[in-house]
Amino acid sequence: MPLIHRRAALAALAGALWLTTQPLAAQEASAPGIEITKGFMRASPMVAAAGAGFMTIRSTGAADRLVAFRSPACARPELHTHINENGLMKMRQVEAIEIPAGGEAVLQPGGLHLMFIDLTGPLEDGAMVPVTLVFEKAGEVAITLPVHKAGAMN
Ligand SMILES: [Cu+2]
Repeated sequence: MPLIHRRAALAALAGALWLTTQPLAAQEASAPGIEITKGFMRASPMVAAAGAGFMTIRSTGAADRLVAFRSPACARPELHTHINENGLMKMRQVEAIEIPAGGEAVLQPGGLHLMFIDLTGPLEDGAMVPVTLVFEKAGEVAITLPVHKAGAMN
């Protein structure tokens, strides 16, 4: 195939890939077997040194596990849940967040969440934070989480 035709074919392929990834809103993402919706973070001042991220993760197929995440917004990302210890709500690190086959894991205030420890800057209302989620089966899934007001529930 002449070079010029190969370039045109590659451009058409790149265009098709771009189109299939564009319709998603910023707080949504998908990968084979995984759909993520309702992603957001809460505004947090730099002095707090930590922030939290929330979302609904649905498996459209087999069970999967969220095992880690990365973000330029923090130096130490951890997966957390809340536990009630003698009437006090405490955060506890978890090894993974299970997504049941055909079901969903809901990360929400007071429950499971992404914990951004050692923030690299303040999380301001209206900011957009890039996050890479790491799943055991689906692999890495990129999402952008919009920052909502401090104390926001969605
Ligand atoms: Cu936490």
